[in-house]
Amino acid sequence: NLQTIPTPRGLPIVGNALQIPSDAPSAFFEELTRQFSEGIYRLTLGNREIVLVWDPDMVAEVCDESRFYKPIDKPHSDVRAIAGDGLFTARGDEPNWGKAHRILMPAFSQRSMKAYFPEMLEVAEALVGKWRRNEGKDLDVVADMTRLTLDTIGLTGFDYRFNSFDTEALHPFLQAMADALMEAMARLRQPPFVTALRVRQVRTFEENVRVMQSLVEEVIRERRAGGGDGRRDLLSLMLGAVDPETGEPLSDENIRNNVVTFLIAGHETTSGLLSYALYMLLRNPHVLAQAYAEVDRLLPGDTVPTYETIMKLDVIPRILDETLRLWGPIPAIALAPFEDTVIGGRYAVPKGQQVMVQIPALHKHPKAWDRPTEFDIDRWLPENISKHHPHAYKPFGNGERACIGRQFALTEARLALALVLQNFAITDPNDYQIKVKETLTRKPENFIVRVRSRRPYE
Ligand code: MNH
Repeated sequence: NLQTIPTPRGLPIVGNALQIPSDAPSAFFEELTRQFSEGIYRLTLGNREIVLVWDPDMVAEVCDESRFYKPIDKPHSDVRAIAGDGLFTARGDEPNWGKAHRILMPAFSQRSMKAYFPEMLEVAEALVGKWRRNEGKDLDVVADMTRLTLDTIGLTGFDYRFNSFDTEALHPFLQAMADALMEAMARLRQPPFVTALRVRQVRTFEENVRVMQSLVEEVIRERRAGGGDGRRDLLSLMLGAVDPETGEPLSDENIRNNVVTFLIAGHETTSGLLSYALYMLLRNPHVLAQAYAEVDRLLPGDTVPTYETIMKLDVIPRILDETLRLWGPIPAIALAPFEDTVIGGRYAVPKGQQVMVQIPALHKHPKAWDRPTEFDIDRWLPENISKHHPHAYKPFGNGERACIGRQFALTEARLALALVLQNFAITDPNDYQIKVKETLTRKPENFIVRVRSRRPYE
């Protein structure tokens, strides 16, 4: 029983469900954190309760993997209708999670990042090419960063070319995915019987899932037909490798679910990170100047970046770290205790109860962060990192269920940002006021920039 945990006043029967805006739940959850100085509250959603925590010491407790695990409740259970038992939506005790995790880990090592680099560079150069052709015109940052990240995971992971920069319209996979994720998010506040009554939305959701799955079937078919030429990418590992522990290969259905998972998880968040990073740079010209100085030192003129140059960057990685603190694309992770427990010395949490870590509030908690809303990349100097609260920064989640693609995302984002800054002076023609769009992840909506080449003599 959760009575010791404070809660805002709700309505009979539905509790707080109808107070949650279906298109912006995380903004609502963050807003409510201001009312509860305890760093914890609970909401009643019909017959279900959720607990939200952002006090760093309580977050440290729920991130203790000997006491808490990642449950597959809403919204993960609704995303599971899209991604099945792929890594992101599999339960930790499902054999397929462990198998895919062990088979795919080597594909995310630093060595693998070096192997992906030429393809990451090819796609980043396509972004620069498009922006060059559109100097002085309005550029939709999120749309182009989404082209970049989708094409990158397609090419590096599956040797599949989306060629997103060749067309005005976004790839049909993206619309289907955005609509399906929105629907999964809207279902957060619905009891299952309400979801089942929304016949039209249920049908549209299923159609969107089918659009994504049929693209994935095409990706797999193409690979099987083409042979893959001895590639060692995500798809070759899934099709060919066996689990070192059980000696078993992945099933066809699990491969499909993991390809869907990687196409979604592998681009949706990194595009948000890159978009927010540009936004933060435009709001913080002194940091932008430091980034230009770094790029001009390591990539003078038209120097083509190598993997080694990207690994030497120092300012740009800290810009990404600080952007992930203030604008991490994923606003919450969920945990649940194996047994009845107490957190914070006084809040009883029953076995299996979902607890959501409210990441935006955690990342600005005054107990852990000085001047919490200030964009200060020097927080990420090595001598300062060692002074951070150990559980106040969770942009990539926690423990063994943390993001497998972290190095991939950071390598791709460092390269893209470096190449953009090497090539362009950037302006914000509309004095952009941030408006966040939520589709389970967060992105800046309608963020437009204009660019001028920094090398007009070409
Ligand atoms: Mn990613 C899990 C954030 C980029 C593939 N990712 C997670 C989780 C967070 C996260 C948070 C944990 C979710 C949870 O607890 O339910 N991921 C990010 C961010 C970026 C990102 C902020 C970019 C920035 N992720 C990527 C990329 C890939 C990827 C790129 C693939 C190439 N992520 C995953 C997968 C999981 C995951 C797969 C699930 C891992 C598991 O549970 O085994």
